[in-house]
Amino acid sequence: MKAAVLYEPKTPLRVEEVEIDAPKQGEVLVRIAAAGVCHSDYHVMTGDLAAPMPIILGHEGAGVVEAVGAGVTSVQPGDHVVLLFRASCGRCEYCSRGRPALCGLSRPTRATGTMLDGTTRYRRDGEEIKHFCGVSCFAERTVVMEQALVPIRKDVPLEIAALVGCSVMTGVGAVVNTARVEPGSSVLVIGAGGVGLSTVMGAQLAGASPILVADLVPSKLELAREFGATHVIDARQRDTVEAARELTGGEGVDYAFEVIGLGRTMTQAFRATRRGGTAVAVGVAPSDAVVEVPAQELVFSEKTLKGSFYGSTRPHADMPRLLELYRAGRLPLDRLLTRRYPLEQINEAYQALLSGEVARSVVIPGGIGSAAV
Ligand code: COD
Ligand code: ZN
Ligand code: ZN
Repeated sequence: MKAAVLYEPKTPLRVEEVEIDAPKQGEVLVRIAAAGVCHSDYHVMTGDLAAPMPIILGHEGAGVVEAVGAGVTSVQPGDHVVLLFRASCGRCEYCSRGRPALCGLSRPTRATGTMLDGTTRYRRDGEEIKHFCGVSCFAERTVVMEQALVPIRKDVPLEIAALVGCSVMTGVGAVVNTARVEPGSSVLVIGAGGVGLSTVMGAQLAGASPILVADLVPSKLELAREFGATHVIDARQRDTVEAARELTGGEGVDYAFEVIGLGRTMTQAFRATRRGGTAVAVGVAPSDAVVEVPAQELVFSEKTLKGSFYGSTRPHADMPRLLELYRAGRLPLDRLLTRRYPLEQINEAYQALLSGEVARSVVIPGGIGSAAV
């Protein structure tokens, strides 16, 4: 099968033929219909996020089950599925408490880039190729553990379902699951990439008003308006915190979301909240980064700073619901999906992400048009 392989940081992805094994016990072979171009994979390409190599990246995807290994009971060939980059066991303390995004099931495999048995299912010329987040969807096919799949209805385009696997779940979930924003709350979103725009959509869905959005790129701010931003802040021209205070009568916002992954902008999110407000960090900062918050303000203003990973998702409940909201016209995911690329043009897709040209793009390994139905 064809796959995009990263051999070393700071080199382009190489789209080439890779051998893929049949699924083993508890595993599933999925044909990838669409894979989202997310910034997190780019962190691996630049070397900012460590990963074993060579590796097949991609962690936002959807597809169709082609074959199941022994013992698999939750899906069958022909099922449409969203892939999860954080599989959960359903039984541990975290899962039992409704926090499967914190489950440790896939922990042993993250650093090794293997399946749970310590081996990989991809090879080229006898060399092992590693798995990324247990998903590796920049390929025509993948093998994942059964727990990394959420079956979905078949009448939703798979290219839309793919976005739910990361950006939409992460952004909307940060608002509705992690922060539980109430209608009428004021919200600030710092960073209007694919995940930030999904956060804006979540704020709109939750009935927040006003919704302020800060970014450095004017085209991203324009997009943010389309997704529900009532005010935009050009962070090249203005201090985000000052502007957010000014736009809320000097008070600051009830909820501020940082969707970039920088300690500096997390501090801004905290400082932009009003008394009793909550700052939510969604972006993952470099491993040595530290967030500084004014210690007095934390106490006197009873502020909260919290992290949100994968939108605090309970995927089997949340993802079908997000797709229902899309079908009902309440989540404009068609507008988020601005461009489609064949797998061969994946490096160009990343260049477009960096230049700020697109809201969200996907690669379609089976050829453009094949994931629209
Ligand atoms: N002020 C305002 N905006 C800024 C600033 C700044 N100082 N710096 C950058 N920005 C803007 C950029 O112009 C851009 O529009 C946006 O921030 C970032 O968007 P993208 O499209 O490059 O990135 P996304 O939306 O694809 O990804 C953002 C994440 C925060 C998800 C990602 O980078 C990250 O932190 N990933 C790790 C976290 C994670 O959960 N990973 C697992 C799956 S994503
Ligand atoms: Zn992602
Ligand atoms: Zn668990």
